[in-house]
Amino acid sequence: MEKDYKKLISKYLKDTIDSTSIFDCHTHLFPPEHKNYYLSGLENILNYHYLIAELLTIAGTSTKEFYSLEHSKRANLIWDELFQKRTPMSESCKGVITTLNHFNISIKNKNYYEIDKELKSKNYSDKDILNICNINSLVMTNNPFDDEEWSLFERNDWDRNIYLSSMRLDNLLNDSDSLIKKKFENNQSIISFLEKCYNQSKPVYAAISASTNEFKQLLKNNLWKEILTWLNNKKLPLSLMLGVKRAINKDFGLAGDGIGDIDLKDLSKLCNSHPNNKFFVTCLSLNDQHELTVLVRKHPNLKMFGFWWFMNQPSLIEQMLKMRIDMLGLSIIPQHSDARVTDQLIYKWSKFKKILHKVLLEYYVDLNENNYEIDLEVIKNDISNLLNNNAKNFLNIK
Ligand code: HDL
Ligand code: ZN
Repeated sequence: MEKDYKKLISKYLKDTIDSTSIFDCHTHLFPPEHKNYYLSGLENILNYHYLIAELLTIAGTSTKEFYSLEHSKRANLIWDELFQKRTPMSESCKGVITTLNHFNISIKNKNYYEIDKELKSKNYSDKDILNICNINSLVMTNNPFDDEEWSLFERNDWDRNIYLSSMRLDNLLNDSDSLIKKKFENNQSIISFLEKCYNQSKPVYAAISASTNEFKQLLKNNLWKEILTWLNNKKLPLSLMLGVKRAINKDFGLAGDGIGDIDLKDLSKLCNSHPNNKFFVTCLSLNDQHELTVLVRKHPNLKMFGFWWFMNQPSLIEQMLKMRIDMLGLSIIPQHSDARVTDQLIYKWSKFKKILHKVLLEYYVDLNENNYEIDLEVIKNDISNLLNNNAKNFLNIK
């Protein structure tokens, strides 16, 4: 009985995961209409800063040499060094192979330019990629202090039901951006600016990424006390991406960020001191995952999401996903893509779905072995909650 049951549940679970519509709650993607910001194709896939970091630390290429190359030559160099001269075994390298495989592109005896041309000939759109991944909508990362990037909200020729917006407020966090603050006479004018941006973009959350000191500053800083009040009035959750240390290698550009520790006692204090604000949190360090999971059990206004950046590795996801289910059941928001290039959605989500299937199957079979009858409809509902409803409900997205 067990073996047949496991086979039945396994197939049904896989089909359900593959057919469930996904809400991707944190990305760096933009609609194709935002021409300077829409990224797709092999040149952009290979210029992903995860791969740049691997090139600069494994292949001995100097940052000066690399960043002096034009974009397509950088892609060619990355292809040569990480995919031709070496076996592409890292998660980011495997992601490229998975993407090319999805489009049935064989890389045998082909150079970067030939593969790039073949992928271009597939001529897929963002909507094709979203359909392949079954993604119904995603949240962009929108910076109100970057005028050119924010100009997206001056136009209406893109799909606001698919590309939802956020308000990224890192510029209001660290002192290094006092230039930004100098543009405003006082805190109230900053709040009025945020109000104006809110009305333009209708964000689903405000967001910051923070290191230890920046987060400690937030807790003491008058401006942030006023922002938290404003967020509460707008019923707008604050996404906190904690434990990043920017530019630990200044020469690496976007590839130079690393892990800074965070004191999650500060997060608990924030949840207690602002019970009417909602906090949508992810931590960068493996060291913080257990404590964050326990905090989610203590604060109704706190939700954790995804496997962020250096946490987004199969070896870590499987173990941490089990821990989160063990402590939080299926109330979790298990993943986001953090994709920067639209094509990356394919590998980031296909990899996660495989792990989700493997982990959940174990839990369903275990329940069944304890005579808890699993109704197949229940599985459908569970997966829809995990991949869509849990995040949308917390963020008040209809
Ligand atoms: O701060 C963030 O939102 C991070 O996700 C960074 O953008 C980081 O560079 C990244 O792309 N991680 O996946
Ligand atoms: Zn991100």
